[in-house]
Amino acid sequence: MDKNQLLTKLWEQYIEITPSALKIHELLEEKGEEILNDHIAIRTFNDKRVNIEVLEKAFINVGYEAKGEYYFETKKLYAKHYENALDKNAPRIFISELELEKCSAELQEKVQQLLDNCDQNVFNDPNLVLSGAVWKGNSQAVYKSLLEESEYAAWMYVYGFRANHFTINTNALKGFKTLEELNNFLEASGWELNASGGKIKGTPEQLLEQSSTLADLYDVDFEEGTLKVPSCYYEFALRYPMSNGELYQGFVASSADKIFESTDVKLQKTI
Ligand code: OOG
Ligand code: NI
Repeated sequence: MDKNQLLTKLWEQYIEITPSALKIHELLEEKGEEILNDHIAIRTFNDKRVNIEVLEKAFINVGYEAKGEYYFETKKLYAKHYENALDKNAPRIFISELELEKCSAELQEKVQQLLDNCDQNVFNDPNLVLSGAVWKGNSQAVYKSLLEESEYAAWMYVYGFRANHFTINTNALKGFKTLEELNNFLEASGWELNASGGKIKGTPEQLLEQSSTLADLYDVDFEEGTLKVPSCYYEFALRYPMSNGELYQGFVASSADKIFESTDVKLQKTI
């Protein structure tokens, strides 16, 4: 699979459970915008069968290189970002992992069981990142118990390996000069934004401003019946030039910390 095939598959799987992202994408295209992606985010657990080192392979194979790393103490997450050396317009990739050893013994045991019960060959599949919840997480009881400790773990249980979000490169939009203008347009069109830590995360001094929608609610079939579970969100990033005149390429941990919450059920008003 080449880079474009991989990124296209990630997009197709993403809009399947995130119809609002496709609608926003089309709305901007109708305004004459040509959309570039700033980055795509992936989530995982730090078990050595599925950790960042395993998931990064699909991207390294198509020209990506590891760049920054980020720590999220309270959420017990670690993340790395990747840039494509061969194609400057390619979206960055942001991969985070839950640090299991910092979680409760109960959570560790649940995740261990999920992974142990899978056909172990799936972890060697070069397309693992496109494979979703390979453990077929269909128990509301497990989902809810994970949710009590880690919203991230609960999301992983249901959705697994796939794009968690795509991010529009706001610098490349012709009709919006600031992130606030884009946010206002989205809100006027009926979308709700993640207001955790303010609708705009980051400042021009931090060289990156970000905003995001709240994740769509998706009907998930569990053995106990159907439940709406936040799926994925759409993010918007505006980058500022560094002193050498080039746009900042990294991420800002304090902002990312709040962006993670875009999948949090607690931010949903309609659930
Ligand atoms: C990643 C959240 C962080 C960013 O751009 O700072 C992030 C996630 O929700 O998995 O994407
Ligand atoms: Ni992001």
